[in-house]
Amino acid sequence: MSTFENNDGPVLFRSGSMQEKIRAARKLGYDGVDLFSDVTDIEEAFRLGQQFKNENLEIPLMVAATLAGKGVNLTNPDEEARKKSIEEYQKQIDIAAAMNAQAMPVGYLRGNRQKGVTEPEYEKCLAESMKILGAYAAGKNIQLWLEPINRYEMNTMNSAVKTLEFMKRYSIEAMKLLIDAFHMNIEDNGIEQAIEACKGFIGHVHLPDNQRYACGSGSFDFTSILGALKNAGFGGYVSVEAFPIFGEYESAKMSIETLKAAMDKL
Ligand code: LER
Ligand code: MN
Repeated sequence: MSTFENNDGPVLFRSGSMQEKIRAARKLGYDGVDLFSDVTDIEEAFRLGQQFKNENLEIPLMVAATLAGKGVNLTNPDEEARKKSIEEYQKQIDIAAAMNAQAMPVGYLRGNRQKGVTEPEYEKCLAESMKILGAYAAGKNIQLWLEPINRYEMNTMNSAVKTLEFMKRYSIEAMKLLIDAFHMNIEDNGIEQAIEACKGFIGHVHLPDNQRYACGSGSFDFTSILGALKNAGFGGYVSVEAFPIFGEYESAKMSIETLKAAMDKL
């Protein structure tokens, strides 16, 4: 769900008032929504959080949609720019806390690896930024999750398994993976296999169908994927990050019905 009219991203509930979107998600039986937020004011964040609370809808993930436009890049080789990026991100951790969200992702905001920067240098920078942000977030009861993103969108940390190696090397406390089946389907040898490998390190899951449309409209075997998550002991949220090409409500409906039917078979 987005707080603003979002016509570009893989977001199901993107138009109408917040109240309408929240009620629609609740009516369909969703327990929570990942929120793409453009909120920058603490009071507004607090009010929005209350709106969700009143309808018993959780915010397992708040994506700070304003930070990319501010040039936030957590691996910027320029130390001053990196410091500034961390400060901007911290302001959004405050916003997430005011909303009573549970976590935030580090996806695009980690930045591409720039020319002349080696992979170990990139990793060191990212680990440092994540350590600072992770500690700040933990103080506000917010977790940080690192999202591997496919090669066509980012030039490093594309597969879940490779990103897991980085996390293990740096053993950053409180940091877990946000695994996204869309990216894993491009980058990992097998989705179930990667889930098994990431056991204990999975914080959150993005699970659209293979073409990033509603669950049930493509070729993913959801019983098998959810079974792998269950076997890995995952007890968090599975979130449908999908384009609503069949309509917002219809896509959300088809997705939750597909996921629940798959769950019932486990
Ligand atoms: C990007 O492709 C993605 O998967 C999102 O979760 C990033 O916000
Ligand atoms: Mn994702």
